[in-house]
Amino acid sequence: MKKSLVWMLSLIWFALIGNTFAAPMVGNAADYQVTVSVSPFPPRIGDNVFSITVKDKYGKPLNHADVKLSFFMPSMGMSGPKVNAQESKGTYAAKATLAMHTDWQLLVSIKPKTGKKVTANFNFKV
Ligand SMILES: [Cu+2]
Repeated sequence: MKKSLVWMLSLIWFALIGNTFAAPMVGNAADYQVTVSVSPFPPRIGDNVFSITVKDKYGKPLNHADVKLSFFMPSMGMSGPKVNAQESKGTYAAKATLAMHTDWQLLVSIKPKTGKKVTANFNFKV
């Protein structure tokens, strides 16, 4: 009983980890390459965790930036959540609550320690 529960939980765990890296969206903000993964994937109504990596034009990860996520529903002319991402081991992550089934636009704004703020634009569906 206990053993099968552990087995089931580890299956769920690996499924979640797998989903974190499924079909990341890749975009650009000025010279930076920005990759966004969503867990769960595909994103759903409710809480979703967005994980973001930023690389400079030499492929070097950008650390210690201020990364903010702003969500919009362009077809409804509505704004969604605005959240600050927390950095951990080179990845910026933020939880966002998406309330509607619609087309979403995500603006990732990146303010490096030095240099000006740049923005990457992504589109996805819930
Ligand atoms: Cu809406």
